[in-house]
Amino acid sequence: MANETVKVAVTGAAGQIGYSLLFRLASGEVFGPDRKVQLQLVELPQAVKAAEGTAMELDDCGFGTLDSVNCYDNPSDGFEGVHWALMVGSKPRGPGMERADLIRCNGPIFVEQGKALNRADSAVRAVVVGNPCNTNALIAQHNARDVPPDRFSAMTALDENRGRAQLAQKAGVGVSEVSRLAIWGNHSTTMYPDFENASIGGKPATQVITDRAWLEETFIPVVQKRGAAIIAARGKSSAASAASACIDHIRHFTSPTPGENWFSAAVPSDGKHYGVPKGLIFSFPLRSKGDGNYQVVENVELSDFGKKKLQLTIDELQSERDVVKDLLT
Ligand code: NAX
Repeated sequence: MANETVKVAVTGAAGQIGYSLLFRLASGEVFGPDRKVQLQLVELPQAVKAAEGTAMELDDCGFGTLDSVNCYDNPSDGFEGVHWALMVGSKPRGPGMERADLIRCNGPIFVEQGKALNRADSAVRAVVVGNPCNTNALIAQHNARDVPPDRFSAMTALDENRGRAQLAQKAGVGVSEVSRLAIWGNHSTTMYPDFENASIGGKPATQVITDRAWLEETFIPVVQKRGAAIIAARGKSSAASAASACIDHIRHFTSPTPGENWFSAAVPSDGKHYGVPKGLIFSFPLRSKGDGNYQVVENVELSDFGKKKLQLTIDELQSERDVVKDLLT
């Protein structure tokens, strides 16, 4: 589909991530200057009017690459014929709500949206951003019977970007010097940002930052809890950085991964890599040829420290899967 118009659905289009994401999707920076984009904005009925306001602003930008914008109050119509379904909308965690409550509360959204994906283009790729994104992706995948499982991913690109920025600042280099920072597991505080396999300026990060205590006791928790730190400072959760990471996530799958580099995204485990049980939506280091497909990078060396971290996040994802097992058809 080289220059075919690309149809992209965005759920939660009237939310704060939607407001940062839609303009960048429309501008040509993701799908290229010669590719027209049709946007399908999906919202709850009470938020459609706000989405229509955003659609008016999209028109007013005069992007040459934007073919059309339409708003929908349900995913069944909103996902019709789409090549990309960016599933951003979900309910935020309320006061006193436990993670398991949030999972139960959002589960039905992803049952409905998974079923609606059966109406998408046969080449659809579904990206889940709405939290808890790994388990939401699992639910959607199980309910989208016509969509091959490997078309589903959940976003951990923001965690990778956050971690690269922290390593760059500590090493006193530009962020583009930091590569191969794998995020393993869940997009939650159990994720493992793997500094042991990261590179800074082409050298192992642990040779450039020799303060092991900082790497273990500061770097890891800072990345794991960065979302909460942003809420504490800004009074609202990450939005522009999350939208930017979503743009990176799409580009990672649509452009060839350079050289020996890799990127992170949560994808269905085939049970053959790093002891991760089959079926979990787990963030791995990946490479793509740029055709939308990906391979898990093989033979990344994990120390005993790394293996323990992986087990923690595997255990959490297994318990999340247990919480929603009745929603997995
Ligand atoms: P907002 O509360 O600003 O917007 C959410 C929007 O989703 C609202 O407009 C709401 O009406 C809509 N919505 C809710 N249920 C819907 C449904 N069933 N169908 C369609 N639309 C629906 O949240 P925002 O800040 O935009 O964040 C959206 C999601 O991203 C949240 O779940 C958030 O936790 C998650 N995040 C995920 C990140 C990641 O790295 N994977 C990082 C950023 C963010 O925290």
